[in-house]
Amino acid sequence: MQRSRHGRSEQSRLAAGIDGGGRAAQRALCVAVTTSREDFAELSELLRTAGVAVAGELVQQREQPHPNSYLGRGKLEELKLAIDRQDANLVACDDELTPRQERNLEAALGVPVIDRPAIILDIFASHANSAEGKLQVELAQLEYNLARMRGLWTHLERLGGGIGTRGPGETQIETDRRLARDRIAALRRRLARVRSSRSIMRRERERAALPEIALAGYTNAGKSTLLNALTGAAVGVRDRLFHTLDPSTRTLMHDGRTFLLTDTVGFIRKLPHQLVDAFAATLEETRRADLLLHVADASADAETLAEMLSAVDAVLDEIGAGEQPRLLVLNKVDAIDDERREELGLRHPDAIFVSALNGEGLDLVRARIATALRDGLRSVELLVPYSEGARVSELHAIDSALQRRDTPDGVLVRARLPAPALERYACFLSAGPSNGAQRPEEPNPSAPRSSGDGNSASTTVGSSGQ
Ligand SMILES: Nc1nc2c(ncn2[C@@H]2O[C@H](COP(=O)(O)OP(=O)(O)OP(=O)(O)O)[C@@H](O)[C@H]2O)c(=O)[nH]1
Ligand SMILES: [Mg+2]
Repeated sequence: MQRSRHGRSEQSRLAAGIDGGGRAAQRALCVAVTTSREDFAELSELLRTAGVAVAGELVQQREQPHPNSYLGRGKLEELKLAIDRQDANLVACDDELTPRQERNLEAALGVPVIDRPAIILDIFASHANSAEGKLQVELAQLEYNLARMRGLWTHLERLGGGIGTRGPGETQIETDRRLARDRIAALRRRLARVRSSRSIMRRERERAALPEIALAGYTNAGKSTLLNALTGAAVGVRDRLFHTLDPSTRTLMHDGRTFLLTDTVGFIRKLPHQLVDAFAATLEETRRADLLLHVADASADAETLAEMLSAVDAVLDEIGAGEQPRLLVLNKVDAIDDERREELGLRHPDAIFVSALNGEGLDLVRARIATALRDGLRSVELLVPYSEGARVSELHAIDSALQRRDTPDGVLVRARLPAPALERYACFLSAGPSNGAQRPEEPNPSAPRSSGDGNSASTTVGSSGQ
């Protein structure tokens, strides 16, 4: 990782490549303070994704990390020896470090120290493809840097206020902060411009009023593979963390109905909050969905799976999607044995067992989606004036099984609509009995009352309208 003057990567690339001898140029010693078992598998995976080799591991069992140096004095000595012995040139900490801890660790060890948020930010930076993704990551990195600048300088500020303390150092601090803030403001403006095109796309989708389903889940759970398997899409899939950063939406057909399925960025334990903030627009796709498919990796061991499920719950809560209707999809069941399957079935009786890889359970996912969304459907009768013909096409895209009949006042449509569409087409509600108490104040005498006319022409309307 290249480090800026303030101790943090800018457009850093942890992956400094492999040296001539085939060894990763960066070899990290992983450290953690914990009271329970420490599993370095995930940190190792993060480092591997970032192109860094793992040279060794060191755990300190302790209630709280040391406030000044993260590790206690004895452990610090041990770490120093381990760095020499394992020929490491970097220390990777499985926690967020305070600027003070980081500075003291670096001073004591003589090698760069990076923490978990910095590694995650670095991976995001190298995986971002779209203009929006890149801007969002840069914003998160700057926010992270700014927070650390504040921390780094508090010790200097404490000196302030007396003669001799207003020197170039303080001026530099102010300059750096201002530069960072200016850059953040400029980034936000550019992001707003980039986002306006996304909101046009969203408005178009909303006009279509198709039910929206979002895939959510831990990174590498198989969300993109599932999107591809369900919709025939060819979204990128790789066995690495945070492969997907930009959302992709595809249509999913089932039983004559069309749904929109969106794949977005995956989550992880201790996802840096700067990323959650910066990716707010991307995560909005999840928050606004009618249904979430929480995809989890069933092949993970029981404890890891439980941790991953609760990490996803925590992020969903954080982004305001905690209350969304959702289905739990246990993916990668091709990789577990019958005994584990049984255990999982007992623990998660409502979960859908799936293998996005070999296709097992996909029909069940489609059926459960349809059922979950059907619960929110209402049968309505609409009278659409001929001047609004395009609306009938839109309605047909929402419910291809709708029935229509031409009347002197317009097209009488009987359809089953999800809540968002119901709102949009409320102005066309006729006073038919199937519309319940909706808009009783506006009876439409010209609309036929009967909604059960078996002769109604159930014509296929061109579904080209969005
Ligand atoms: N055995 C098995 N592997 C799977 C299955 N589904 C996905 N995988 C593998 O899991 C890895 C990650 O799959 P992705 O679809 O990229 O996972 P993701 O959740 O989109 O991951 P990110 O975008 O990185 O958050 C790939 O190597 C897939 O081939 C499955 O059902 N069974
Ligand atoms: Mg993906």
